Amino acid sequence: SRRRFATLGATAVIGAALPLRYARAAEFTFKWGTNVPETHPLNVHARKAAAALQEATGGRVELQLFPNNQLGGDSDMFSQLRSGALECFTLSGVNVLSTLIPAAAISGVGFAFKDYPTLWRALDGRLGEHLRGQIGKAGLVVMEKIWDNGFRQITTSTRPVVTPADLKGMKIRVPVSALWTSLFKSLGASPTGINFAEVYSALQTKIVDGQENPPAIISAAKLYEVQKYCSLTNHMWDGWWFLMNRRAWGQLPPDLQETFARVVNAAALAERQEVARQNDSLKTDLAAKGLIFNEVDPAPFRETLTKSGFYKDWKAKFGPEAWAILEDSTGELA
Ligand code: X2X
Repeated sequence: SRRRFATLGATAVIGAALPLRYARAAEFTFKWGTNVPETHPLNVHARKAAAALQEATGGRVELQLFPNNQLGGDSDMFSQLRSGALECFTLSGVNVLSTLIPAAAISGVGFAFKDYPTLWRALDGRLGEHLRGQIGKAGLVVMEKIWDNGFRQITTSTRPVVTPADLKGMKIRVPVSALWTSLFKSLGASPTGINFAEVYSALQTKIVDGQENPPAIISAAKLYEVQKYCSLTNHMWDGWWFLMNRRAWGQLPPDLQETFARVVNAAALAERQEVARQNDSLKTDLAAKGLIFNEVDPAPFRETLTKSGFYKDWKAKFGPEAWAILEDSTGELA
């Protein structure tokens, strides 16, 4: 942070009309860890948020971004967040957050949301409120707007997935999560929980044959280098909650908390636009890089999940109240 301010100070001396207030150190410096490569829209908009926050607070609050698992994998970053070693962390509720807060995984139920409008209505509405309530009860601070990762698609090095039979016995990487593991077991696959930091090498060394993520991640993490097929299953949607260590948040006076939340939530909305655009447009680009795409009819997958008891089991685990809030937006699932 010293170097950043020194640079700004030097520029001001040269004559640009930069506000002199940036020439002093920030009062509050927070680290923000992410689990995806630098070029992903999550990081692009995180950097914009950091700049906007510096501007809006006259340099009083600085966000230092650590993208691409620089601080460790999701499990490490989550421990750091809870201990206070890391102040801010964008983490999926369905991912390792659900190891602490099982209720946070409900947005990841297979084939729940049919499109973005349904999804944002739920997560910016009652379902999101319910989830943020659960996260808050566990002692973490969470910003209102969830960041978009996208609808997830299956990539493999072995064969395309057209029907559930194609998943039979397939070694597939999933994030470290009971719901994710259950989803792919119910579909007949053989899932392994691995943090995203190790996914490229797990695919390269054939520890697993496949993984599932949206096109923006397949592109940013160059997974097309070690995968051959991409099957458009849209089997679930996922996003990142902006989480904060409670003591770090408590250091900010109320006016800075308000500014912080406003800036970060606005950045999340801008990121959503860019992710949706990329997840749509990148298919052509990834096909040109050699990835072979196929469309998928979700009906037999849903049927397999129903028959295996997936929806019934998870309804019991999440409880009737949370499940009713989910079905309010998705329609009947179980
Ligand atoms: O771990 C993943 O696959 C990722 C990057 O999509 C999540 O954060 C859930």
